[in-house]
Amino acid sequence: MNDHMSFASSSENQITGAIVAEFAREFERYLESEVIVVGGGPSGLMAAKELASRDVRVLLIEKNNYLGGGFWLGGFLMNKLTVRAPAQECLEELGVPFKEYSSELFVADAVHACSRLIAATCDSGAMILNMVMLEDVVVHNETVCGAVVNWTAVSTLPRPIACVDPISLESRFVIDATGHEAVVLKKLEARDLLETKGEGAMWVDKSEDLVVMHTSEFYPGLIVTGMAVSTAFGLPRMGPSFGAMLLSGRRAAEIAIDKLRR
Ligand code: 48F
Repeated sequence: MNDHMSFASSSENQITGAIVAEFAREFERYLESEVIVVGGGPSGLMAAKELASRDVRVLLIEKNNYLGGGFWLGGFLMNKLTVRAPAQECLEELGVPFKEYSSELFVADAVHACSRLIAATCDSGAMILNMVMLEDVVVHNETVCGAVVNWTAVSTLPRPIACVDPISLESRFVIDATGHEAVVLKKLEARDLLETKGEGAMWVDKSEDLVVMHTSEFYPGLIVTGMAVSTAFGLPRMGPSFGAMLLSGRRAAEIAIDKLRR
């Protein structure tokens, strides 16, 4: 016998059982969350991390199998990202190495930054469902109070092939962190319940302050963060400068916590 260690013995159904039982046990706790974050880009991850680390029951849903959205790359497929002061504090907190490229403009490795943010969100205790898409919102008495979701694999199939009803998940607040598309807001806009202005042209020096400043409850029960804020309010876009995404995510979490405590 050679001296390599052998794996513990297991049947196939024990492995399947471990997956099914653990998923169901955890998922059941999140049929009703305090906050549902839609979108796992930098703003959504930051919001979920901040909420969960302050003991808020938060569920993050992401339509892709990978989290991170546009945070894996800087611009133009080059994986260096920039943040401007004071957002380097977020990189410090996450343990992301960075350097000062010019006065108060910082550059970091995007893969490293994104991995750290994802890990910090997992460590915070947020429940994450990937490959799950927001299809619609639950609205009671003119207040958003949940998300209607389906597996991405089902949602993206043509109707004649997969006519599968979605399920609803309840929450006190929903955060739209779906980026430029502002998917959650658009569901309400399609019903004439609100109006988005559409994103403005590039103006990096103005845009980041404005995005953080306008992060808010845009419709009762619905908080908007990240680039969805630009789409909502018609603010200028900013390209591969990510500080506002991180600080807007944090601001969205603060708004939710403040309202949950009231
Ligand atoms: O696009 P994204 O990274 O949004 P963000 O957090 O950050 C924007 C920056 O990446 C960058 C920028 C500023 O520097 O201009 O673009 O505002 O992440 C949005 C996430 O939402 C997911 C999508 O896959 C991505 O990971 N998403 C979009 N639609 C849905 C969704 C949906 N219907 N259901 C679930 N997730």
